[in-house]
Amino acid sequence: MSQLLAGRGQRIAVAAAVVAGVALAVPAATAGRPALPAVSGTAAGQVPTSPTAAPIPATTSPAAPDFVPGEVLVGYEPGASAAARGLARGRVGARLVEQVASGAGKARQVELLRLPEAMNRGQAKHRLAADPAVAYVEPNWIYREQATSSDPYFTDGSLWGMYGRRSDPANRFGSNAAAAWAAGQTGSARVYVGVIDEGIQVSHPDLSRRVRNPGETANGVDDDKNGYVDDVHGWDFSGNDKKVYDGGMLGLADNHGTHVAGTIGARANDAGVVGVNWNVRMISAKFLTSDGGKASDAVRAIDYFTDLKVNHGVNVVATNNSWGGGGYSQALRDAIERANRAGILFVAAAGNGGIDGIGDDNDTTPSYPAAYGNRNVISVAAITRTGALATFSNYGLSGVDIGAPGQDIASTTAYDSYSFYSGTSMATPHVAGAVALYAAAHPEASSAAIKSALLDSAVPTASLSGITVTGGRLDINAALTR
Ligand SMILES: [Ca+2]
Ligand SMILES: [Ca+2]
Ligand SMILES: [Ca+2]
Ligand SMILES: [Ca+2]
Repeated sequence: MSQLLAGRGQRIAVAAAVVAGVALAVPAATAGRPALPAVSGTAAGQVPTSPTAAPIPATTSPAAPDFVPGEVLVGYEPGASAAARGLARGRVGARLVEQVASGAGKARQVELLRLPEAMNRGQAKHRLAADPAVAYVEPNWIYREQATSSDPYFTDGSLWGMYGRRSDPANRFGSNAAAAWAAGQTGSARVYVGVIDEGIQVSHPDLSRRVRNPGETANGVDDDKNGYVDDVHGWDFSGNDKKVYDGGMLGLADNHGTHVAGTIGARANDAGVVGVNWNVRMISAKFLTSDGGKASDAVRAIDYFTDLKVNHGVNVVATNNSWGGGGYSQALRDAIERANRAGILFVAAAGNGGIDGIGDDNDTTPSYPAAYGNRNVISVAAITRTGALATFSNYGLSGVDIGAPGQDIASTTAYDSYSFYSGTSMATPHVAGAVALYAAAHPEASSAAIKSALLDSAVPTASLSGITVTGGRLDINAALTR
């Protein structure tokens, strides 16, 4: 996102495994990432999803690894006692870093462990997995944002992703949100979307009062008793603090999350951009940093929203997940399933794959979390303003559900700015926004009904035919009138 200031016109399709910090550090004209090292420790035949990026100049720094070295996520058998878990850790001298999932009821307890430096880590994993109390051991994968940045300008009338065939301005390949607005559907403050991403500039003029946990006030007390003190705007799971907006140099810490939020719900205030929802509430669960985001933090972020909905009465209808990469994680899949049972849709970027910047088939080269089969997952490909599949966008006849605008998308970025980004990251919040708009219009609709309405109303689109589940693109107005 240094391209923000570089002022170059080049747009780069970013691979799923982009190291944000690297991408941000190079000028637009030379942006790219080194190939990631192969993922070790995966079972034979398992495809590590470590898509790589375009050739890069020698000036870039090395890519971060695909997983956190020396850390493993351990899922225990349901009911495994504290003593049994301690025994398992003790067998390999592993240290408990944090409890990732609580294992309430019949669920599995999940722990993040650090393996001892001295030990052969492959052996340690093997021994852990052999423990009768242990259900699985997996790497603590690192996931990446799915966007690219391009030019730092904002131009009036460029929000093609919101247009429809008959809107003014018109673009039939837009999401047709404009027609829904014209019909009086502009969203509701009673509908919440969880943004699992970087943080959000909650004070951005186009986002002010849009990001809010309703049960919390800034008073040093955990008012809603969810275990997080003063999570007024959400929680920073990467920094373990209440401050979801850190900004950083050039906004690099939170541009991507702020961009996603603007597409879901930037204000209709005659300034800047406008989101799919003129009115909506968002809550930020920050877990992506310039080094990517860890699976362990992603699990906690997902469970944060599930808990807010189940135990604290917050009407979370969806989470937006514009990130991916890493590999298959049982812990992550189980967290998504807990969200599913809570009626929270999990809208996920199909991923920007390809060593040459060209999208991959998720059915053969899965990009997670989009590729999980949970019923609440909606996997989103990116299309261009002329209806083509964006060159960087992944696809998949069984694994990618629908296309949405994802190239040259204007939205909010840090420090009160606006930027055009491209990526399946940008397509995803059009769909998450559509979920919220639908939920505002149909407050009683189940998550399954919302998903069906969005997918069943997809407009047949040549570029998506035969390579996505619906073969079509998002039409928000069509969905809302179903
Ligand atoms: Ca709280
Ligand atoms: Ca408080
Ligand atoms: Ca923070
Ligand atoms: Ca606005």
